[in-house]
Amino acid sequence: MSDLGSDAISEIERRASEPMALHDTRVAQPIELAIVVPTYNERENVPILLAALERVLVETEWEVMFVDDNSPDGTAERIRELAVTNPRIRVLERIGRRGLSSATIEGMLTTGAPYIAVMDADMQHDESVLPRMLERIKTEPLDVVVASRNIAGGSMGEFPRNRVRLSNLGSRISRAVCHCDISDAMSGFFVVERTYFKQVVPRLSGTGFKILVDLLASSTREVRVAEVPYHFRSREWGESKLNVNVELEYLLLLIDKALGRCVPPRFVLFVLVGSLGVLVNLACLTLFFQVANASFLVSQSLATFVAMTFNFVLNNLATFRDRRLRGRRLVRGLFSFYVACSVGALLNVSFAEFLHRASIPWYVAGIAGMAISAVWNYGLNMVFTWRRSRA
Ligand SMILES: Nc1nc2c(ncn2[C@@H]2O[C@H](COP(=O)(O)OP(=O)(O)O)[C@@H](O)[C@H]2O)c(=O)[nH]1
Ligand SMILES: [Mg+2]
Repeated sequence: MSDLGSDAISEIERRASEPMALHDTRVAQPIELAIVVPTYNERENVPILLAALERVLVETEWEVMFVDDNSPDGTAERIRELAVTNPRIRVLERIGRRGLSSATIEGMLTTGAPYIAVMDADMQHDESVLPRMLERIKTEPLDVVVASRNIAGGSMGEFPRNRVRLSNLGSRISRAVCHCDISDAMSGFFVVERTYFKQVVPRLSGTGFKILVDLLASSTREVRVAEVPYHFRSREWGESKLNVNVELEYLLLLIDKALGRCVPPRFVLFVLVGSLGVLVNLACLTLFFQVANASFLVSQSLATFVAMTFNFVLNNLATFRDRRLRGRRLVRGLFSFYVACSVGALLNVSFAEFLHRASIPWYVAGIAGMAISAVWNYGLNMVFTWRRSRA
């Protein structure tokens, strides 16, 4: 943790309860740096971060934009209380939405400052490197300056081993899609020039947690990047929100970047799950028909039923993880999935049969039938089974 005294934090909190001076005689300077901070349950960390920023950014005109996804611990309300008496502070609260990347992008869109920094609220990012990052992006021809843990002078600190390995693997993979050579593409701490951000923003995916990879991979030209080392700190307050979905979200971001946005990554995942379902179907058919000696009709019906249930569970966990069904809605969803997929199967068979009769080769007819039912199943289940909740 930084050497921030508790005095600085209480000063931030004291000012929040005081009325502002009515006649401030200072001439307002244009804001040079905006710091975008995504937050989810970071109530305790907000005043600590603000005090830290005030301490290191004495020579800069700056503002901070928190983007909070309606944290249950009341983070947004806490920020609003502090913002009333401090015009540097703003908060954008999103209701019924989650997502680190999308929160960050929306925060970045709120500012007119020429340089935009992105950092976490949990004090794991060392704010004292901010002035150095700003200096470099201002004085050198650069689009992005990344605070890196993987170059001399930086480190992962006490980050858990498995997360370090994952981060390194992710960085290596990212080189295939990023238009630059960078050692820590998994970093969530960087400064970007607003003109560069504006160029790439229409192509951003906004999927997952790896906003830097998204920003770099969305460029149509080589990105001018520099890295500044820092030591990643441990979290003192609150807990990490990243879970097993990190890998999945990252995979989806890569799919999105690689397929040039022709196909929605969610659909790719749906088809992958469906393909696994075919294997499950075959395995069950073998078991029931060959091993248990049931009739073909019974075996295939049971196998289809198992495969559909398997697909539902996997889609609920992965493909529609952001709309995951639980409790009673899970049961309702399962039935809706059975119905949608049964109609899909009928469509598949009748369309393939129609093509086959029209002298189309059997395998082309078969693939076309499957393609039609995949699109049907995806669309219908998205609208009825995993419909967007209003909450
Ligand atoms: N707005 C928003 N912020 C998030 C979300 N998930 C994480 N964050 C914030 O993003 C930052 C990084 O998250 P963290 O859990 O510390 O990730 P870790 O450091 O990789 O373990 C923190 O400031 C979190 O509060 C989210 O879904 N929405
Ligand atoms: Mg963190």
